[in-house]
Amino acid sequence: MSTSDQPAWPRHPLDPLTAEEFRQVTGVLRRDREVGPRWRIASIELREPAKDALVSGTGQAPPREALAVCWNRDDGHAYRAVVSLDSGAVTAWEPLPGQQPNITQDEWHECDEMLRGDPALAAALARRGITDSSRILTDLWAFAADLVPPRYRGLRLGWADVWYRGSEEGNPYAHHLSGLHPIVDLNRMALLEIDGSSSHGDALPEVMGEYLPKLIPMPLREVAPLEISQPEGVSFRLDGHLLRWQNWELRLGFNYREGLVLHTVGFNDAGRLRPVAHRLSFAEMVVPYRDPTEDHFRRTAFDIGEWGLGFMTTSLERGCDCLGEITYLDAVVHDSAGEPQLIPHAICIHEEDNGVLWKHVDHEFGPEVRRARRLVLSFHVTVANYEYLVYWRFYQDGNIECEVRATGIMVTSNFPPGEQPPYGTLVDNRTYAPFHQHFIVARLDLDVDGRANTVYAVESEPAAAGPGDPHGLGLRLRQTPLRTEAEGQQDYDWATQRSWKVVSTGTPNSLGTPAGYKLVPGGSFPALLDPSSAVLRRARVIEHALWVTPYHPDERWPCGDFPTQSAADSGLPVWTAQNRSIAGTDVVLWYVFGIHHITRPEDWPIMPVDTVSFWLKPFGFFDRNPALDLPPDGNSGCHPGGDGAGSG
Ligand SMILES: [Cu+2]
Repeated sequence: MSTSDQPAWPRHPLDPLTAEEFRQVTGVLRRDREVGPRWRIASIELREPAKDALVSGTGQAPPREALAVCWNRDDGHAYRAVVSLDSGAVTAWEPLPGQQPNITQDEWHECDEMLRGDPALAAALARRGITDSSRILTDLWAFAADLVPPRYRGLRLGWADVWYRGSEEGNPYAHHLSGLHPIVDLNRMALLEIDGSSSHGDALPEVMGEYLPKLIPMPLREVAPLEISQPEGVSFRLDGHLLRWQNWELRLGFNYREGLVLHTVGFNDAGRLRPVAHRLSFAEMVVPYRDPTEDHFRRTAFDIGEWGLGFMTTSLERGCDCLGEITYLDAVVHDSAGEPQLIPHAICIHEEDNGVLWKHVDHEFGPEVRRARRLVLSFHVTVANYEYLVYWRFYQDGNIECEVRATGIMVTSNFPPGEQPPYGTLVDNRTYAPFHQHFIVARLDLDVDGRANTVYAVESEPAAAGPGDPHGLGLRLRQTPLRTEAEGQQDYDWATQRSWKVVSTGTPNSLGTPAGYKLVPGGSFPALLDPSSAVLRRARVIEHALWVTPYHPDERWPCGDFPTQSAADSGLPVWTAQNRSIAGTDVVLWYVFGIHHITRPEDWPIMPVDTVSFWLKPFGFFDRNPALDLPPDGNSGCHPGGDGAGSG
């Protein structure tokens, strides 16, 4: 996968679809499949070429194709199409009986507009003393199949919260109108009923739910300016979607569902570009609220499968979201009419100083220090009240860190005077934030030094005291190869410090040990759900921290292609029931991590970031510390060889 060997295609086959290509797909569907104004286009994305087609020996570009999912609102029938962008034709048209495609942003906005103009909701609000509909925000959620009332079976159904803004510019999510949930037929975009009418017999509680400087009841503190300057520019290079930095080389992709995708990640090791990963992305995010009361029992979000991280990606701003010398990439998604929509500055690329990378103070000659620098690729997603900030960080010593920060505004609701909430934390007057969990499934298609890889569970165990170890000090590693998909279902184990090592079955390193990368788990927590739970049936993936499957191009979505209104998980549990071999083959790791959000008063009214991460660390991939060749920093006294011993 050396870049010099890449055929000189005008566009790389992994480059995301352009605005023009979105228009072409929509035009072809309208012309050839009579996709008319009553249809919605749920998704259009690049149909990525098969792995083999990317390593083209002929210089021939693989076919350029798009995948589209659309449905007819009149009969509810959905279809999946393959559209050839080379020939401008629909080459496959697959009916999807009984499936609900992802909810579109257009439905969210149209539903809010419809509800705010609906007389039945206006009457319900008036009974609570609210007459100004401009202060109202409704927030649409998708259903689980099992929670759809029998009288509405077969409909594309949504339910909504109703929120009240305390002042014109006040926090829209500060005042929950608890016990008030419109149920909506999304295809007719009509209010079916309003569920629950209890307003706890009392006015909205007085709360301080604001975060704008002009609305908070305290003066702003003083902070001195902090500026980052790189007078000679950055040390990365971006050509189209190809990014090179400090021996790393990768391609950036983007789609409606995963948002940022990292393709063909490799490390240039003394002139040899060695593959590490074929593709890295987030494939699902499951957020169950763990509160069975009437306001929250339906509240489970599949933020990737139901809504799409790409659709919800927001533009980034210099000096606020990213500091320093920034390069931005725009992204293009589309609306439900199939028209392209530009997200300017969707992805931020920049370098950060990260403290010390390595150091030793020689007692005679003084210190030798190298500073660490990292390349950060980030994008931010706003999911109604919540934000997810995603950071992929590449380090000079071969490490890759994946960090997620959750911020924004928690879902809260109020409760009757004299009670206490059993399933959440009190955060303000008669106001609580329900406990919930954010399970993120990272899809890690690793190709460590090639495709033939084996995953090992690596555990530490104390050696039993014996003749060779009379002091009972020995610590041994137990390395267990995972040979089948059943063995690939792994849980986190604090007692053995379990981690997972992905090793190449090819050429070992110069020490004679296998070249590998280790998945260092972080942010792992158990589902803590009853086996009968509908959430578990729809998202079996959260039962384990890790799943390993043999690569299959169609296996992309761990909770199924269409989790919207799903009854059962048709992804990982179905594929892995085949119990295929995962030894010495092209493996995909599905790592489940996230935030077990036991809500705090400090998370209100806006939440300081909650941060979780996991790492991919080279383990025997290199023969020694791969960052020995870093130069000392400028004119500091941190290396005696240059500036004389022991200064500073
Ligand atoms: Cu949370």
